[in-house]
Amino acid sequence: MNDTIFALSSPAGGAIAVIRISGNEALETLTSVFSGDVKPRTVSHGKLLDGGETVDDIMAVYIPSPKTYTGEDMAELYTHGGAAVVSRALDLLQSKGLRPAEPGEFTRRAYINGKMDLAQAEAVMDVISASAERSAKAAVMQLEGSLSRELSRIEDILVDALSGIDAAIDYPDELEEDVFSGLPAALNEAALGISKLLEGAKHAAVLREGASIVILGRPNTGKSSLMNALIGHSRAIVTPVPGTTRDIIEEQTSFNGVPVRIADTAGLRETDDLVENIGIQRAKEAKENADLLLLAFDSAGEWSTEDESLLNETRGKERIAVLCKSDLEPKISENELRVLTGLEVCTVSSLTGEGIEELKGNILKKVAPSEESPLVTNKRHIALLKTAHESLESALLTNEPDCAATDIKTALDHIGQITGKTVDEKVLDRIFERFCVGK
Ligand SMILES: Nc1nc2c(ncn2[C@@H]2O[C@H](COP(=O)(O)OP(=O)(O)OP(=O)(O)O)[C@@H](O)[C@H]2O)c(=O)[nH]1
Ligand SMILES: [Mg+2]
Repeated sequence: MNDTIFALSSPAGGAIAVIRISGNEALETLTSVFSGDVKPRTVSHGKLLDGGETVDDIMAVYIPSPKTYTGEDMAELYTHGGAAVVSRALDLLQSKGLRPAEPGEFTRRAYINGKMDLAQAEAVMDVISASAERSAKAAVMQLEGSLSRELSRIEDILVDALSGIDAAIDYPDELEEDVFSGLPAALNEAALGISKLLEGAKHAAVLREGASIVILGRPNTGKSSLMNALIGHSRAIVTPVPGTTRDIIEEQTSFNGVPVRIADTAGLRETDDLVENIGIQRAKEAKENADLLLLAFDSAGEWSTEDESLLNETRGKERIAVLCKSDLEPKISENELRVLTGLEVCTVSSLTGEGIEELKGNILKKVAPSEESPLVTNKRHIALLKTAHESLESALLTNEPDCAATDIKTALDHIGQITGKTVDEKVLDRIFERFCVGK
């Protein structure tokens, strides 16, 4: 791990390329290829030299350890971005005996040198790949250590509990207090902390993948118009003919920085039309994986048995009833629909835009996480937290101190695999493989 590594850290094709170097040889290498002044933490201008030949006119900086990203000596070169120049600069560094970095190797060194824990290191990757604003915010919170802090609070509770049990087992006669009486409260507190993180994880998946929202309803209720109004442009075909939409039409957008995927579907009805029937079948399948269903009802139409069966078939799913076409003379009021469906009702007109912003707000309340709590966005973390939670539940059920201690140790071990305290090399390899080279 002590060799000095280098990589192109900026994406290809920019005006300026950033080449990073990390390791003991950083200073020596920089002075051997750069004609400018090399003062710690000072960017200076000079030539990139290959023997006597100028490769490029560049800026460069040397940053001594330990206050660097990796915790090692680092240098950065800012060359022009052309592919030929960058490739010569990289060849030059390799010819000086440096090694091209593996994906994520800079961050791995940061982790190994104690600059960040594993949860933070993994957040670096999520910050790089986050597409929507809220997803980036969640990853930055994790990078700043909000998840690590909550986990270390839970670890403290468990370590205390465990040491109490161990003492009681080893020296049963010497303890004055009864360590077991406080145990359920401590375990419950830790389990609650974990279940809150898991609850947030459900929402966090939305930030990573986008909330999946499916619009369902009878033909002609205004589903395609609603989709177009929500995404802000005319994506789905709208006509007065019932049965216009025959396939699923999906579009990505974001509401207030939260990524969402909205699907418009074929109107649900009995029909002999082969194509339409396939569309209706697809609509029914789409609802199974949705985070939220928008049930579209036509305010200018009568309540029907099809509406009734739509309600029955979507029972148990997260739903909002949308009363469409509010600009027309209503045959059914918002209140009546609320009573008929037992759901929260939003009244909208896709034609005038009335109620659309309110509907977006209500959608977000259902699918988006709150801003404050740390968010677990990573699937590996979620799986580990689930196992930790199960172990604590099992510890709460047992009357045997030995069994409780084993369960608590299992929980601690799994939490430690998130913060990196108990993680093994193979897992580390897998985590850092996901990174891009240069980070
Ligand atoms: N006045 C008014 N008309 C609307 C509104 N929304 C939809 N319509 C009309 O209602 C008809 C059906 O609209 P669509 O959006 O195609 O309805 P749909 O539910 O997608 O219909 P299918 O694809 O056939 O299931 C069209 O003539 C629209 O112009 C609205 O808010 N106000
Ligand atoms: Mg349609």
